[in-house]
Amino acid sequence: MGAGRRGVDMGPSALRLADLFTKLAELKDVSSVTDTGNIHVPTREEMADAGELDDKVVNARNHRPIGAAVASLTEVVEDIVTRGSVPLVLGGDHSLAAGSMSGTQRARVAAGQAKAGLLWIDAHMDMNTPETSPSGNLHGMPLAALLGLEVPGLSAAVGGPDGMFDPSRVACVGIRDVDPAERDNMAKLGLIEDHNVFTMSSIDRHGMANVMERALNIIAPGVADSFAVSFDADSLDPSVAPGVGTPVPGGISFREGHLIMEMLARHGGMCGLDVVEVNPVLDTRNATAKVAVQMVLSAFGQTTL
Ligand code: Z70
Ligand code: MN
Ligand code: MN
Repeated sequence: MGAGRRGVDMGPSALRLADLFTKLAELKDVSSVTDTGNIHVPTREEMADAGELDDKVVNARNHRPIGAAVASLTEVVEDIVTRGSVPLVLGGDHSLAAGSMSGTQRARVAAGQAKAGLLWIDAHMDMNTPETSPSGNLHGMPLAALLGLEVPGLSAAVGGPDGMFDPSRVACVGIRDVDPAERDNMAKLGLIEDHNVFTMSSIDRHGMANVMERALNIIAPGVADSFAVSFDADSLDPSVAPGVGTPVPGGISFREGHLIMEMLARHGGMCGLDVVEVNPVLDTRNATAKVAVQMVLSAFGQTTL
């Protein structure tokens, strides 16, 4: 309901069908894996029947049903992190990151741990607010909410400062589609191109290894620091990942994607991971889910030798 096109609700099924959980369980670096099942998200039809659709109220389509689903995700993730596990959250559209990332952060704060940094891997910045959004789609707004800008539905799920991230500990990688007014939000929050916002142009000029070294220094400046990762499948080039709602040419290659994940695994500080925007309706032979599974395995430590 946060995206412009339907089908990402089937993303988790596509990832399960691509053997995500059995392959993760086989990985030597992962001791135990539990699929805790789906979070209930009401369908548009159910919400319409209940009179809960609110499209025309503000420029934030479906913010009431999304807000309910994202708030329950925050609770589930907070519980998982509190129990000492690493949450792997499968989407679904990217609005869910307001819940997954804030749940991880809130659990850390409640346990007296240092706040986590955040790596946003995406073609988009997802830093719109209803005031700046050209679409009204909430999947273009979760990072704004996580950094403290007001977004209907999402800000309530983030739930105040304990669920938020410090902009100085956020890095974005793969960026190539930012809306004009979205740049104002980015500037307002103090995010800077080539410092913590790495566009495809940055990656072309400096190479992915250099960009990721710099990104890791932002999200985890201290040796013991942790970071959460929100991976939007549309960060990858459409030739690699065609099954996404908004394919943008000129994206991250198969090898660059693996390098990102391998560098994250080698660092060792990852405390949460989202995989979002996989849309099997638009895919070819589940290719996007399969490549996403390979990315997840690399992030959890799979190597060639
Ligand atoms: C645009 C908007 C977006 C994902 C598209 C697009 C946002 N900036 N995010 N696909 N994952 O409508 O806000
Ligand atoms: Mn996104
Ligand atoms: Mn995106």
